[in-house]
Amino acid sequence: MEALILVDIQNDFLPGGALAVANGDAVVPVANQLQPHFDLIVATQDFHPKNHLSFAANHSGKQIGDIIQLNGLDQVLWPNHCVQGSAGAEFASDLQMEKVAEVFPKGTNPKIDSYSGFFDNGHRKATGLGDYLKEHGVNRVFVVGLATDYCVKFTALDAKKLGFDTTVIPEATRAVNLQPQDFEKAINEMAAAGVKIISLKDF
Ligand code: VGL
Ligand code: ZN
Repeated sequence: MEALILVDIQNDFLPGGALAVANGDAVVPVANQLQPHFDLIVATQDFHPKNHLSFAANHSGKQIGDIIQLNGLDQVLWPNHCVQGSAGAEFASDLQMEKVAEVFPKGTNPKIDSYSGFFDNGHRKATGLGDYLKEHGVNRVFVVGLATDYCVKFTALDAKKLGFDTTVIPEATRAVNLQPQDFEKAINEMAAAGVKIISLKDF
């Protein structure tokens, strides 16, 4: 049983959004095009309270892009984004949601960030996505969405660690690229961990 995981395809990660990913909107038609090939589709949703400690604005004297220590973990400070109840937290308006069986919110605890759709960054609490996929007999997952170098990467790495045969389609993702090579580095890191990287034309 195969599942498609749509990672954080939300307004704030699209051009014009609070944490805009360059060409992030390009993943929407690709995600829509892939959907008919799957019997199970799930989505993750970055869903922060406004006092979330990944926001630079919640630390006096800190700037967006600074790295701080948060409960023993390195934390990049981001602009306020995907705030619960805001339009930026909503899924891209052109993303087909009719076939999405379940949405898994993450990053809801103000004290810890959650790049992966499966666990917070400290691997302390699960979102329920792993159990949900196993209960539905899923053994193979395809991970697409935003952003390649953060939430797609950590979702794919956790999927692989949990024992799912895991594939990422790079053309169905876009990267934040705080550093220009971050897209390539993320793809290489996933491949080194045993995540299959396949091109859209070979899907
Ligand atoms: C993400 C940074 C902060 C992502 C979420 O979806 O990749 N990146 N929050
Ligand atoms: Zn976030």
